[in-house]
Amino acid sequence: MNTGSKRLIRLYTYAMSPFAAKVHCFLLYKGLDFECFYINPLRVKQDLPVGRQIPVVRIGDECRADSTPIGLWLDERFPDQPRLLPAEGPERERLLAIDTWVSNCLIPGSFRSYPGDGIDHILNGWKLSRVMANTAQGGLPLWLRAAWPLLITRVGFVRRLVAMADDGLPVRESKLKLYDEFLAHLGDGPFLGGRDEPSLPDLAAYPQFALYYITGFRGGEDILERSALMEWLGRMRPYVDRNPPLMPAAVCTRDLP
Ligand SMILES: N[C@@H](CCC(=O)N[C@@H](CS)C(=O)NCC(=O)O)C(=O)O
Repeated sequence: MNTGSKRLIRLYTYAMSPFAAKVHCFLLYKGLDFECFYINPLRVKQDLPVGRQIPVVRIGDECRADSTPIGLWLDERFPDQPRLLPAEGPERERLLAIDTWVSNCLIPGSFRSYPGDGIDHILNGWKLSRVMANTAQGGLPLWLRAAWPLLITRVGFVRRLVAMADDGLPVRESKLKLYDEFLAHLGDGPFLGGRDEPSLPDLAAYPQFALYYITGFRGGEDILERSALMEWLGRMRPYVDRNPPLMPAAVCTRDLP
């Protein structure tokens, strides 16, 4: 087994990126030594080794972008560490289909819910800027932090994701509907696909519920209304409460119960 030195694997991330958080959980679950490089959104071109999107993983001299392909690559590169997916067969396809639901439904829904509407939009927008300013290399200028709630929904990829999420329901109702869809995928569990251990879609979904709660977002506590969801989050924690933490302690305002 070669998990490499602390320096060998690097995750290029934004602390609140739901796609980067997926990959962060993959790396934690596989028990790999890695470090996080928190990209400054003003320096993407200079600091990101490939492309223009977060996440990117560098292993030695090789880089990969795109969260799910990165997960498949990690299984290829580190087959002796806990696998994210079975190597082949119908179960692998079923688990990948749930991951597609996470990327195409759950994550777009989170982009709509946070910041949210009305006063939530402003306050959650400032929370987003606070997390970014406190984690990104070099921080953010004050004017940009202040303008973040206004700017965030004008960014191209955020607009595209929010458009994917829009199902006509008010923000809170559509979020609770997504929680129920998740629980339908979970079925009798204990993990997605009826498995005894987490797999790629569990690790993809976990941060979409946990991140907004631990960073104190308004509305993040809605997860408490679904006890089966909270129980699953509790079952996931031993696999992801590892280092480096999903969210630096300095920007966490509450622990999951
Ligand atoms: N399909 C990609 C989506 C990644 C993505 O949308 N990343 C966002 C941050 S959450 C980003 O870097 N957007 C900047 C842009 O698209 O210009 C994945 O699964 O990793």
